[in-house]
Amino acid sequence: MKRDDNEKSVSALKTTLKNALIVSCQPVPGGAMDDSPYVVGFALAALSAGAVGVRVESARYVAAVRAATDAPIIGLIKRDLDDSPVRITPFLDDVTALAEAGADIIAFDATDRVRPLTVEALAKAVRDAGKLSMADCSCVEDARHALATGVDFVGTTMSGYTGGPEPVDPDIDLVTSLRELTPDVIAEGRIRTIEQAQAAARAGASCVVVGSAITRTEHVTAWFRDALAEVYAPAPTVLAVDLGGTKTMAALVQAGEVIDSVVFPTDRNNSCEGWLASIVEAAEPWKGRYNAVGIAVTGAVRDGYWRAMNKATLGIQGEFPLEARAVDLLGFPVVVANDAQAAAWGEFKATDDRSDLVFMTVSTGLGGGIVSDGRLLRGISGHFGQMRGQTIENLPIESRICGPWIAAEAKRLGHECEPKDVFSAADGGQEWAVSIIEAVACRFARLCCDIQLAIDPARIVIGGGVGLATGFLDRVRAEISALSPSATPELWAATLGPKAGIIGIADLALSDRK
Ligand code: ADP
Ligand code: BMX
Repeated sequence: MKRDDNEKSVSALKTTLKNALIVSCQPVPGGAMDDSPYVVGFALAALSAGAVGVRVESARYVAAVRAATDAPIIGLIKRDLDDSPVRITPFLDDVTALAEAGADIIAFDATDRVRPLTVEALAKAVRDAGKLSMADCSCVEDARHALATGVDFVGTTMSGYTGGPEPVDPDIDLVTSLRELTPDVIAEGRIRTIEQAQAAARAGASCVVVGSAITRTEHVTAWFRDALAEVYAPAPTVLAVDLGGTKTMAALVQAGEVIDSVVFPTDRNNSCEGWLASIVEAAEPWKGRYNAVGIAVTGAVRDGYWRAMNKATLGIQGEFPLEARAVDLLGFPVVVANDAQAAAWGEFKATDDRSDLVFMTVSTGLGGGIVSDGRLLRGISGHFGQMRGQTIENLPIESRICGPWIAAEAKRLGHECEPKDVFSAADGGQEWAVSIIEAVACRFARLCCDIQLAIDPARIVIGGGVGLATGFLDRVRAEISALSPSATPELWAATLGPKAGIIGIADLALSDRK
């Protein structure tokens, strides 16, 4: 094709696709619709109802659709590579195959990741084949780079698929940002509703691609099935409480998600009856919305009774019949547990990893929990903060690691402030603060190494206000490598962050229910 003709056909295609709906006809791989007659059927049905173009995967399906229509086809080939996360049209041969099959536009992954071929090389190959190119981008930088290589369209296709949890909603903000770079923006990815398609158009998309919501029967069926299940068999809602030495969190938890929550300081001068009363008061607005109750508390919990291991963490007097009193006050069966053991269970359930784990909270006190062979160990197991091996005086190790020690030590050095201020000062390089945090990190690192020797868990998960403070884990890891222990613990930050205890006790409230 001569250059002028090519420019004419590029602008003609851009005009055709302007303000249009494109339907992506990609069956679920291996599913009942994964065959040419279905793909062609979906494409012709969509076009007959006003879609202007279709997006089709594989040279085989592009050829089949091309034989049935002259409408614009965006072609792509998906591959699962061993050495690259890039899936969409990674190779030059793919470009050639799609061009030969009759695609008008060839889409390829334009993300900045390990890839077999550069975006430049693919853009050039598409151009050389006399076709238009669509760069499937995950962010503005991808699009800027792709446009510099001369691509014809940029799409939002890859947004949310390059790491981290997959979002539910389409990335309309990315459409807005890409529109500042070029008018040739194709909105694509997770557009499931009419309102979302309109939002993409309003954000400036030149055209909008809708896929699963129109052509993946399996997905649409599952959306309806799940929505109906919520009505026909709602997941039980749990009133979950995590009472620590500094703060108390109460929440409503459904299917492992916190749907409402409140956090308030634990009144350290109160009594067990008083703490329980504050929980009942916090839960009052949720009356009628929950059908199970779980309460996790700092301190030892055995047979429904609650007592302190260390009264400095919270001054629980004697043995308190926590379960029985909570049942009296709330009028529900109640499951009670130690806070750190509940958090250990929450973290175990939060991932698919079924290997043994130890959880430790570095907070007002230092608590812990052990999950071994898929079972949460109960009793006083995991109370690592009570160990005395490393201490000089006859005090538990937690009295020289946690928030109260950090604050007391800062005060001793002439800086009356909160532990989080000590962390900020340490970050800013102030020596008095660095010395405190390093001392804590060093003691905690030794404790982690000892636990590795005693239990040999696949991972030690860390939570708590101090444990999750910025930079703390890195310092502990550095201390561990300086110790060069005979067995190196693998440290993780709690996946559920400060909600580990709440989500864990919510699950125990259902699984331990008598
Ligand atoms: P609890 O002990 O009640 O479960 P936390 O896990 O929040 O509560 O731990 C409380 C301790 O952690 C307190 O000593 C508090 O000062 C400290 N802390 C809380 N947030 C931070 C932070 N961002 N950085 C450092 N320390 C913190
Ligand atoms: C203490 C002990 C543990 C608790 C841990 C963390 C008491 C009152 N508590 O070691 O039972 O798990 O603190 O509790 O003896 P937090 O209050 O710091 O979250």
